[in-house]
Order: sequence, then structure tokens, then C-alpha cells
Amino acid sequence: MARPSRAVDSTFGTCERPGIRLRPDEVPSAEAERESSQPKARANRKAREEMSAPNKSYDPVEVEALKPEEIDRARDAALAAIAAAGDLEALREVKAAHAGDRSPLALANREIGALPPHARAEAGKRVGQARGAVGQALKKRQEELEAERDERVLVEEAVDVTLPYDRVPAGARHPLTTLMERIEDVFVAMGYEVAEGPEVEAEWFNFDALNIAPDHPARTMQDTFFVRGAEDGEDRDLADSGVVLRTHTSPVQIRSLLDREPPVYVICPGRVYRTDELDATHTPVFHQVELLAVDEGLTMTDLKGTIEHMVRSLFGEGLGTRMRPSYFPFTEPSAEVDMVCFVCRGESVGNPDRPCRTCSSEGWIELGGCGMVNPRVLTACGVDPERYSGFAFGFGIERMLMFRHNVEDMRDMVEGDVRFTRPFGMEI
Ligand code: FA5
Repeated sequence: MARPSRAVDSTFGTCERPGIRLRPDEVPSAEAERESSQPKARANRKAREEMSAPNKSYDPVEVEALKPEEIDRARDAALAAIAAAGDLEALREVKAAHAGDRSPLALANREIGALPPHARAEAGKRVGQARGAVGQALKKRQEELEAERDERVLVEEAVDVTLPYDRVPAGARHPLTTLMERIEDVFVAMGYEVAEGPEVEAEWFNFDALNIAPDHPARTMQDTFFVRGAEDGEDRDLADSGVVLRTHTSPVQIRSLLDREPPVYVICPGRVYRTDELDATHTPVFHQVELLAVDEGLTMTDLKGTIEHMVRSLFGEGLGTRMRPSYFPFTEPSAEVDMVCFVCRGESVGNPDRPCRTCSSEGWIELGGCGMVNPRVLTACGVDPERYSGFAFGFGIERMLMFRHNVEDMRDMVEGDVRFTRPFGMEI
């Protein structure tokens, strides 16, 4: 089918839009027509027009950003801001402002490409030097501020590693307790039994049964704490109460013999009381360890061997013991026992160049009393002295602890200061 004809005036070119007539100079080209209809393309074209392009007639002196004084000014402003940055956060902002993509020097750098070739080298050198100076200043300031921060953190976040990590530290067992248990272990390993007795004791067990006569000085109130009996009136003389705080662990010998048939081998550590003044080597409440062996055929040799074994176990090999004649009513013969000083091993004797505080340069340390059980004691306990014999010793635990750990003052053991006790806490 034939299309309806459209009137076309050749003098007006080809205009497709019906009813509008344009002069030839007003007719847009096909390309312009296309681009003007697309906003993105329009923006691209505008950018292309604005972008600097090589231009032979372009004079760098006239480009504001590349003027030497402008570059120097931008550099100086950057250097001043860097120097003024007080911390790393401030320096980060300074870096963005003076060395970032939109910084004056970065923008100037971009302009270089637009310069004519003969002008690029000098402008490039100038901008490059300025940017280099800023970069170096930034690096140096960064290092300074990091060092300052590290120093501050070290002070502010310092941890005192000497402070106790645990505010409720576990307690330590008292060294007297651990030493007593250690002594028990030595004898339990040899077949001894651990025996106990009361601390508030009948006078008979504490004195009479041990052959301590009624007029013995130890039985006076100057030496012994007497305890008023439950039924005693106020007018009763305390010394007649018949009840005492035991003055030694020897009454356990009697209790053990009354309780058992021979052979008897007992060890008895425990607390005892005397009216002694508290000083560096005495306390009114202290501890002893008592040993009693009753069997057929026991002699002083057995006693000496037993003591030597104990000394070896507690203080180490090679320390001799000696016995000095003494007197105890419940042993016959009786002796005081000394051991070779475990610190100087006797070498301080007559040797002023090597004094020993532990034994006062005497070479020997006194442990306590010992002897063969008096036949009268055996008889009082119903044991036939013709058939059985026995030996016994009683040593002071506080004194042993002093020797073993170089404790100079016995009062430290009773004052309850944990600084004294804690170092012993590692002993089990
Ligand atoms: C006695 O007590 C005897 N029962 C020991 C004994 C047992 C001898 C068995 C024979 C057979 P003496 O009074 O010497 O002995 O005391 C023994 C030890 O107790 C002393 O060597 C000393 O180490 C210690 N001792 C005595 N008095 C005190 C005190 N006030 N403070 C600390 N320790 C003391």
C-alpha cells in the first residue's frame, strides 16, 4: 500500500520532525543528537572538555597550583601541620589533608601531565621534592608519636608482677606440725606406733609414775602450771589440785605401758607447758617428741642406733651423735644427746675464721634427754623389769626446728606472722 507523501523542502534539509522547520545551521548532527539525549554521555563530554590536555600554548607559570610559591606554601603548611599533630589520630587527619588524593600537592601533581613537555620536568621535580619532604616528615612524626604512645602505654598499663596474684592465699601448715609429722614418719617406717595423751594431765602420770619425788623442784608452781580441779573450792591450794598442764610428753610412756603388753614401741609428739619466760630459746608452750621402746634385751646401743637413724633421716648423712651423762628420775642411766652441728659439721670449733651461729662454734647441738627406762617405772606400770628393758628419749621440737632451718628466735614460731610460716608452705 502506498505511504502518504510528506512535503519536504530541500532548502531546509532533512527534518524528520513533522511540523518543525529548522534552518540548516540549527540542525544538530546525528552524533550530537544521540549524546544530547543521554545524560551520562553529556557528563562525560563536559569532563573531557574540562580536563587539561597537552597544549603547546599552555604556560605553567599561569597554572596557579604549579606556581613555585604555591607548591612551597602547600609543603610548608603540610610540614607545620605534621609538626603540630599531637597524637596518632591527629596525624592521620593531617596525612589525609596534606598527602591524600585531594591534598593541594596531589592536585598539583595531577596538573603536571597537562603541561607542555618542556615544562613538565621542572614542575615534576618541584612537586616531587615537596611531596617527598612531606612524606619523610610524616614518617618521622609517625615514629615519634608511636614511641611516645608505647612509652605511655608501658607506664599506664604497667603490671606489678610482685603483687600477690591471689588475694586470699592458701595457708601454709605450721613448720612445727610438718616437722612432727616427719619425725612420726621416720619411726612409723620402723614399726613404731603413734601414741597420744592428754595435755591436762594427772599429777600422778606427769610426776609420780615417772619416779619424780614429791619434793622435786620441777613439781613447784615456779615450774609447773597447776590446774584447779572441777570440784575444788576457791580456798583449795592450787598446788594440791593433783592436775597439771603436762610439763613433758613422758607421761605418755606410762599411759602406753598401762595400755599395752610389751613389746611396746611408741612415738609421741605433743604440746607441753612450763612456767618459763618467753625468750629467744624458751617458750611456756612448746612441743616435744617422746619415744619409748620396751622389749626383751634392749640396751643403750639400741638407743644410740635409734637416735643416729633419726638424726640421719632429719638432717642428712654423716652426722655423729654423742651422749653426755645426765640425770632424769625415770631413766637409769640417763644422758643428754648432742648431734654434730649440721651447718659447720664441727669445723667452727677453735676456728675463729669460720664462726658458726647455729652451734655457737661448739660443734655440737643438744637435742634433748634420753636413757634406759628406770626399772621402778616398769614396775609401776606392771612390767617385769627382770624380763624387759626399755629405752626412751624426749626432744624439743622447737629447738630442732631452730637448728634445721636456722631460725634465730623461737618467738617467731608462736607469733603467727604468715611471713614466717609461708616459706615452709612448700614442705609437705
Ligand atoms: C624432759 O622433758 C624429759 N622428759 C626428756 C626425757 C624423755 C628424758 C625420756 C629421758 C627420757 P628436758 O626438761 O631436758 O627433758 O626437756 C627436753 C627438751 O625440751 C630440751 O632439750 C629442750 O629442747 C626442750 N625444752 C625444754 N624447755 C623448753 C622451753 N621452755 N621452750 C622450748 N623448748 C624447751
